[in-house]
Amino acid sequence: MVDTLALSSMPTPPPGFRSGFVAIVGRPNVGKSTLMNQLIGQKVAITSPVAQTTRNRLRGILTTDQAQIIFVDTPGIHKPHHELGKVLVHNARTAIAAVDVVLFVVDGSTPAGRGDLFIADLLMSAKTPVFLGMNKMDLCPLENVAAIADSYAAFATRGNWPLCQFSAVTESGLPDLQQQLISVLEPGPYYYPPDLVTDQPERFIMGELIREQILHHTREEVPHSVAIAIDRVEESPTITRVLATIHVERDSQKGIVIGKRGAMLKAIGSSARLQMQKLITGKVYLELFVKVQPKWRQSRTRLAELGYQRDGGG
Ligand SMILES: Nc1nc2c(ncn2[C@@H]2O[C@H](COP(=O)(O)OP(=O)(O)OP(=O)(O)O)[C@@H](O)[C@H]2O)c(=O)[nH]1
Ligand SMILES: [Mg+2]
Repeated sequence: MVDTLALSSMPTPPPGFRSGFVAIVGRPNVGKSTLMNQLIGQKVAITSPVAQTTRNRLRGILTTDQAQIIFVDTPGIHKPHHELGKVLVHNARTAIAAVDVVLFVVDGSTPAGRGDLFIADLLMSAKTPVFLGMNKMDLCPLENVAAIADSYAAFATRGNWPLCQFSAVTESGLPDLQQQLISVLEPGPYYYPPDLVTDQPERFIMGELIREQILHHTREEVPHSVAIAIDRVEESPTITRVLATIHVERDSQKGIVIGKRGAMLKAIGSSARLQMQKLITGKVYLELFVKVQPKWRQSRTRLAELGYQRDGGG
């Protein structure tokens, strides 16, 4: 599982230390990325009310005195309509096979649906132990909790999966979830240095922060048609200069992203810049370009160029 870091450079864990990899899977928009950010205590994954926000597998690392959990945030699993969707679903399935535990997150404010059942079937056939987590409990009226929990208990019982309830937004139930996950991990080493919170480089997260603002500022087909390339990052002692290109699929989308007299691009840029400043805790100057790249979501070559490769495993 460890791709780049030499284990020998890690500190020796205290006696009884446990560690392992936990994939967070589920339908789009159930709150997987929000949950991961809360569990590790830092924003490394972008989130939005738009389904299919997450596109890349992303690790978030939680290190406590007793344990290190490496969470693997995955794209929401859904029926794919284009090549990008296929790559994302393939990668989520690959992640399931490569971890110690799967945390299957569902929207606990609505009863189980066909999308959840599809994923449940997928997990039944995998060998990895599964936890079923009902998120968004803050949105669930008390009188509905029992009936909704019953709809999920149907497949939790079938798979013998422990079921827990929480809210990633209010954080209620999260300490308990964390303890339960730690209790099923095996004794193990530090896989990452204790102070590291993600396996992704800053550059990647910068691109995601730009994409997050596009998700928040635009609608309909635009959010899904966008990919970000960070062209250059120049660091000086006082400021970090970032040049990035927003790729869209059509001229009309370019028009929307730029907006009237550049107003939209300016709004996207200034919100993203504020987020980036939090990330690097320093001043950022951000310059954005918009480029039309027809049908990039259909082309395997373009997808790879923009950072969406198929992960290993077929
Ligand atoms: N009220 C409430 N909203 C939540 C909770 N968790 C997540 N959300 C909201 O749900 C929306 C989707 O959250 P994400 O974390 O982006 O969901 P995701 O499962 O990662 O979505 P994809 O990456 O598209 O698969 C956002 O608007 C979140 O703020 C929760 O516990 N309660
Ligand atoms: Mg996500």
